[in-house]
Amino acid sequence: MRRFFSILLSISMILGLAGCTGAKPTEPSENNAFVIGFSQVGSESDWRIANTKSMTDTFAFDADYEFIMENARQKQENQFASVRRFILDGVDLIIIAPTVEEGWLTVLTEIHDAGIPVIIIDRSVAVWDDNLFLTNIGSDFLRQGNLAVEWLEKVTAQEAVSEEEEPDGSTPVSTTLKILHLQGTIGATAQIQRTKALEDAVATHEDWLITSQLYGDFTEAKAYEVMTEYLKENKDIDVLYSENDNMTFGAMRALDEAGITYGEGGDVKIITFDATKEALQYCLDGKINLCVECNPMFGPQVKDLVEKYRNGDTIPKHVYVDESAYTSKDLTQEFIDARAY
Ligand code: GZL
Repeated sequence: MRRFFSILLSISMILGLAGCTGAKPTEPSENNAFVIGFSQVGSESDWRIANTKSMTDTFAFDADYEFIMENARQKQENQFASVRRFILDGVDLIIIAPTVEEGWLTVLTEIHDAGIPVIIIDRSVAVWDDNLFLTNIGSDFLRQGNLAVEWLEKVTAQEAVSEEEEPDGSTPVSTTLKILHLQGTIGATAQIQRTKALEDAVATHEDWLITSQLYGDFTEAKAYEVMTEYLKENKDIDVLYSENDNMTFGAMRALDEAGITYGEGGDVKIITFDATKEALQYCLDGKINLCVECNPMFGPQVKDLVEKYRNGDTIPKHVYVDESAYTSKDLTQEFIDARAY
């Protein structure tokens, strides 16, 4: 049922945006609106749909702006095509949510040469010259990963203490913590940094082992597919470190079908990123152990940066959004019900 609503939501978002994406200003906007061309990654996850909603709610219904959003369907080449159309259309500003970090120098140089300012949102671009964009607003993904591994260190240390002595007085043999790693789109800043945090932590814990790194592309379907395949041969997992909620939902379905329990008191601890409403509900219900927040609702902050640019104010090169991490102890039903995404 959830999937039906998320598809419905994405269709309504696309239809609702038709008015914003169809308008191609071949000449200056009739009402002298400030024209923004926005290249969005895709609609691969609940996080992305919430981010699109935050951006469209902020700009598309403000008469001072003409907002043209194009969905790249997670393909960088589609973003290049959109950006080149925006340049030809003579938009006033371009916003890019980059699919991956690499490969942006040429098209950012083209935008720069056309005299159009660029704001990078969400993930980052790997260019040495940060004059090619006004600012990069998004999450501190490495901090998100570090919040996750710090939580894992704490709970495993607590468990080690509680298992200090076997009933016969012997000390238990230290066991290896087997971590299954579900990765998002390879090359996206969110994947690079969340992976770095885990790999750095494993390098400092001799009893931690990444049993496998599966590619889930930040989607539920791909994660379900790769988890189902993996679980055919491997069932001995202590932790699932999943780089976004939608992959976690796919993995949970595969774990259910393999008869493996998870969450509080389960065989597998689940760590997930995004902290969407649905994941927080699973966390409150004890099915997910840790939700690390990745806040998509920064449309208003982006507008504030655009207004600062239009007023000639200085803009910081990097702006981070506020985020936290939640276990069931941190959550109430009221808190979850009040969440915007
Ligand atoms: C994070 C964003 C990631 C989310 C995923 O800022 O780039 O992309 O974590 C989304 O849900 O697909």
